[in-house]
Amino acid sequence: MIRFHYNLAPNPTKVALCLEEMGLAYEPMPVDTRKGEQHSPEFLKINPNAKVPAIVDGDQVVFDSNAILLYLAEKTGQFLPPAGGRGPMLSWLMFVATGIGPYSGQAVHFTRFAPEPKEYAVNRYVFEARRHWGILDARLADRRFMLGDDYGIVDMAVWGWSRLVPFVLGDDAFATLPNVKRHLDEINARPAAARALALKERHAFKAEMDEAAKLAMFPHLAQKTA
Ligand SMILES: N[C@@H](CCC(=O)N[C@@H](CS)C(=O)NCC(=O)O)C(=O)O
Repeated sequence: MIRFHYNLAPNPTKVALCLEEMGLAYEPMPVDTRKGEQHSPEFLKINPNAKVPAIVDGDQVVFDSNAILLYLAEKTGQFLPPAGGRGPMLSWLMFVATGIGPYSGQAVHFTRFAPEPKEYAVNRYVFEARRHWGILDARLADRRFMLGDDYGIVDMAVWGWSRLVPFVLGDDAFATLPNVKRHLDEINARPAAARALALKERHAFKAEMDEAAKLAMFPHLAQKTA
């Protein structure tokens, strides 16, 4: 059975959706990143980058959410695009992996957690996050899903983060991203999405973002500055 190392953050949640959509049997293995469990020697053998998600599938260990989506799609032959769609699939998957995820994550970090002065960093990351979400919105303006009529792993990758758009960009963000909202609502209505989100009932993760949690998640804070 696949062991799924996760918490409730966007990148693991897209993998939970994928596992549920594919009907794969998996054992959820909580990693409480606010308690620093991502730095345990056991977990570092699975993901030397000390982040979730990661999966162990027999002798295959896969970390990084978008790599896992692609691995599972290739393993099962499910949720891949029809012939001719491989190029766009790879492009949009990497767009989420290298743009949507990192810029959205850093926008949250600088807006909510960084100390002052932070105006330059907030401006840069919120601007870039908005710009990336705008590109996705335009992509979805004349397509039901990211690659056309068929739902696939790129949609799952987008959903992991689109659930968090108001948290990333502000409560009114969907007013200017109507197609992203429509896409989010359609995926939210899928039974697999409800099952993926029900993972939150399985384990009580640490809720407090106290100093110990910040040190576990932002290890540069332990560095001495000159
Ligand atoms: N590129 C990685 C990013 C993984 C990542 O940043 N995971 C976050 C949760 S969404 C995490 O583990 N944070 C804990 C930490 O940074 O210590 C992926 O897509 O899986």
